[in-house]
Amino acid sequence: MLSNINELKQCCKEEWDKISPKQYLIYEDGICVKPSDCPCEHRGMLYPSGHTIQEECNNCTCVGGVWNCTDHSCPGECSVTGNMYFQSFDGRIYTFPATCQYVLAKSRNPSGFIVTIQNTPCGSNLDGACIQSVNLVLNEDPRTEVTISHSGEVYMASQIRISLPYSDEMFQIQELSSMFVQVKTVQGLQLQYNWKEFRLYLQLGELWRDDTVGLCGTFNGNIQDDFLAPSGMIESSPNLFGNAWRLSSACMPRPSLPQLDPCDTHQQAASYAVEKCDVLMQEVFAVCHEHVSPMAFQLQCRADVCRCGTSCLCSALAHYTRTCRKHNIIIEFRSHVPECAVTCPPTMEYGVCVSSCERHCLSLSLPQFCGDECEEGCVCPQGTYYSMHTQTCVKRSECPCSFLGADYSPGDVILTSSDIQICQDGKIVSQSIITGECHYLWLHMCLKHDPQNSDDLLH
Ligand SMILES: [Ca+2]
Repeated sequence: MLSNINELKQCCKEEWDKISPKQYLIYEDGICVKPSDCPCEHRGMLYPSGHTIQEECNNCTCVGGVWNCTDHSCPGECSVTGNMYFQSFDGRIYTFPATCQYVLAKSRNPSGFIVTIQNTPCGSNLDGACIQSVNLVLNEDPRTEVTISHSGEVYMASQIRISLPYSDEMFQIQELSSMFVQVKTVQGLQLQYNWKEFRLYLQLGELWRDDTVGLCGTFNGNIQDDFLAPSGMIESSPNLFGNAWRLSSACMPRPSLPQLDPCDTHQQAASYAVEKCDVLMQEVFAVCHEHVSPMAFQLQCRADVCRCGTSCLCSALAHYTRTCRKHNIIIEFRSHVPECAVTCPPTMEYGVCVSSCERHCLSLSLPQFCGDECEEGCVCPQGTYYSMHTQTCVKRSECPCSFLGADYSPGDVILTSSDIQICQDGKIVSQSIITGECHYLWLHMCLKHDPQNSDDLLH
């Protein structure tokens, strides 16, 4: 990064009268450069020609003073955080803390998808709203219904609880970290839900552009039409808009009352909230300020902390941190804010951008397809796998196996009428694959003679 743009302009101006020919007049760090080598400005900073920055999903390269950007259409992201702060796909921010079931987003085409949220009263005075469960249905088919509960449990179809990671021809579902459950569909829909901190992120691929309605708004690049109601009207207030997407007639519409500042109704918490949320303006977050203004996040943080204290503080700070990460700014705030420190389960480790993909013993027998997504939280260290048996991270060779609905310990031998199988490295491996043609009477000898296997396969 170069000097401040105003300094540069001033330098150029001063040099203008002195130097000839005129096309060599751009002044940079004491050196005159050709126009083709001019730096580019981005958010008040200057970057040299040839420098590349990332803007959402596009790369921009500085070419002669002008940013030359790739033209990819970026996926949209909608979020619901804290006491029901929504940010639509197109960036509209509003709050609608109501307790009922609502359409978060659905495709205009009924054969696409629908995501709904069920909210429940929460907070110390039960005057806030929290997500109770998130529900996703594809193709209007009840067999493709996925529900994530407020405790992070995942249910499919007729409320059958599934163990994670899970994948079939429609879904890939996993605990991305100790904090996040992730659901991905083949059609480019991605849900990340932090049930501990009430944060929900819904991403949609380009396929769904111009094809969504609901509380996440119309994903079309136009922020003005986001309050589209099912009737086709564009509503004027979050309350009218939110109530219009209420699913169940069993609960009442949220009354249109003037919004009270939670820091007025919870005055004892107000000074605590101001003090704690000010950390967003301090050094630990400063590196992100030029990319994401912390002002709106600070206001949201104060209101939420007045309502529900420390847990809302950590949620608000984590939400800002995640927004910064989308600009490639990585902040580890939890070590600076003791209230928000994370204690990982034994053998796991914390990271700000981690994925548990392919770090589960089950993934050794059921291949996972890992994207580049990451979230903060605790995962097994690289090279280890989560074992459901010990509920810790173990070496590959210590992974149990799952076979026809039964669990086997590493080294267990399964005799079938036609084959001998062994639980090895989390997989059930046919004995004939290990050592070629072997009769089971020769099992011991076969294994002893197989250079790929050691004696510890047999107990
Ligand atoms: Ca829109």
